[in-house]
Amino acid sequence: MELKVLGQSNSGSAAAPTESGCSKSACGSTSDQMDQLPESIREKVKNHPCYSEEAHHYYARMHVAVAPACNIQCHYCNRKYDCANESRPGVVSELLSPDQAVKKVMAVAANIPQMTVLGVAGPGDPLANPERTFETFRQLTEKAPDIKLCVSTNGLSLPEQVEELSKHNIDHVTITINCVDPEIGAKIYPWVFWQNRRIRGAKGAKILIEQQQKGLEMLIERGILVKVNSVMIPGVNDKHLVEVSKIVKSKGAFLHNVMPLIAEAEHGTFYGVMGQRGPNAKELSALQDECAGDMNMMRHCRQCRADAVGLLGEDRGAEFTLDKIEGMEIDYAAAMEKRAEVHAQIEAHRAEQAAEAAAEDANPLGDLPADLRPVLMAVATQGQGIVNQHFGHAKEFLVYEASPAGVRFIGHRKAEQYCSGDDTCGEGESTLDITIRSLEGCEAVICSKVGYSPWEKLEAAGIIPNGEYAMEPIEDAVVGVYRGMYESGALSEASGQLIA
Ligand code: CLF
Ligand code: SF4
Repeated sequence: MELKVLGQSNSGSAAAPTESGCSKSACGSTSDQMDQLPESIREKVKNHPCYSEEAHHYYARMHVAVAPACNIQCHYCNRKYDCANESRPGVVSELLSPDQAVKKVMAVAANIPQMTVLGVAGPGDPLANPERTFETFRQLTEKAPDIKLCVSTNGLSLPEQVEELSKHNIDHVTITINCVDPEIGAKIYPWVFWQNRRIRGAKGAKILIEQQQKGLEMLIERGILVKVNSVMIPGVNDKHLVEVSKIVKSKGAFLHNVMPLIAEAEHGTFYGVMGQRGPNAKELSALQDECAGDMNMMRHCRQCRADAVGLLGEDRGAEFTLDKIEGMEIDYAAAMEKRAEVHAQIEAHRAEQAAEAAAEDANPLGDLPADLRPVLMAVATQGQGIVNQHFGHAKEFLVYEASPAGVRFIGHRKAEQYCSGDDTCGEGESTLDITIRSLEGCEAVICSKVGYSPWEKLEAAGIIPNGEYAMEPIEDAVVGVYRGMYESGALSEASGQLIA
């Protein structure tokens, strides 16, 4: 079945979701795990793009920036930017009133029917702004009952707000938990604002940790799904996050999202100015693997901004600025009907994909010698799980690991669009060089087409360009390239790049 309903991206492309991955089970998607979930939980996550890796190929989320204040200080945050617990620093969202936010959500829902989730994630802490956050949720529960409500918090005010959260039918809460040890916490949080006092150092961190853990337990008791975000800060909490993962899992958290610290001096954050580095892709992937055990790990997070709109990895916010939505007439009853139709089409497509995957071999690489080394491959895609993007147009690449154990999704790498017309990005390094550097560790890049110049540069960097699988499923392409490497003897060469 072709999913025509998704063709609404502003990217100018015919295919709709702007990023994707293979939806088959061997691809590391959560479709197998989804099948094992109790029906009540399956219903809650099946169309939430953050809670289900598979769903993020089809469904979109949006954030409204209604929450300006914050009650703690994180060393990776500069208040002039969005909350870095759920965003990348360096972008600033336009603050909305609850009424403006509700209008915007309804406008987006009517125009992007695959938008299923509204999250409040900043620009400060949503629960440090309870009136604004809950007024937005209250109005949306009434006016747009088909939209899931989601909130992300640092957790300091969480226990006091759990009752209110339950009243608004919020099924998904994210808590950013960077540590369970106050001494480590003191290196991340200089202070918390608690009971009208600023409390510094380990004493403040201890209060924050206790509130986070209490809030987590209260949410679990009420059957609310909890995702835990942790910012990986090398040398500060990287090793400690394995223990954090175990604890939150033992308490019933549904998903753990370990995100990389982004710290640049120009962001003006403490860490940025002090030169604290973030992890590289290999370190992040290794920690995610170590935390994984049998816990669900989120690997498709895009650290979106507090006013993000669209599928993860795309930002359609410019289509829904206040001046644009002002003039939009919205018949939400009609929009709900259209949305239900679109969701039914998506679900039919997913069921078809799942049936096809079940009929195929569980592991298409299972016949190869088990001791072959794994290989990372970068894939350029605009969605629907197929190779459908030109190398030079990719804003990001999805990274897959192929090995005799199968194909699994590892994460994504941001890219510079070298076809954008900007040849250099400072320091004399070209945008193509920056993109190639971002693919470090990958041995192949699979896209619908690669130009002559990047082809040569990729090869010189030890990355095999491949344009032979245009419009084919990603997993088939990754399998085909890995098999080709095996047959050509490339997998037994000592020269292969080692990977995470
Ligand atoms: Fe937003 Fe967060 Fe809800 Fe998702 S984002 S409040 S759970 S609807 Fe998702 Fe964006 Fe990562 Fe957040 S990709 S930053 S995890
Ligand atoms: Fe900044 Fe968010 Fe931390 Fe508050 S919780 S200091 S807004 S990163």
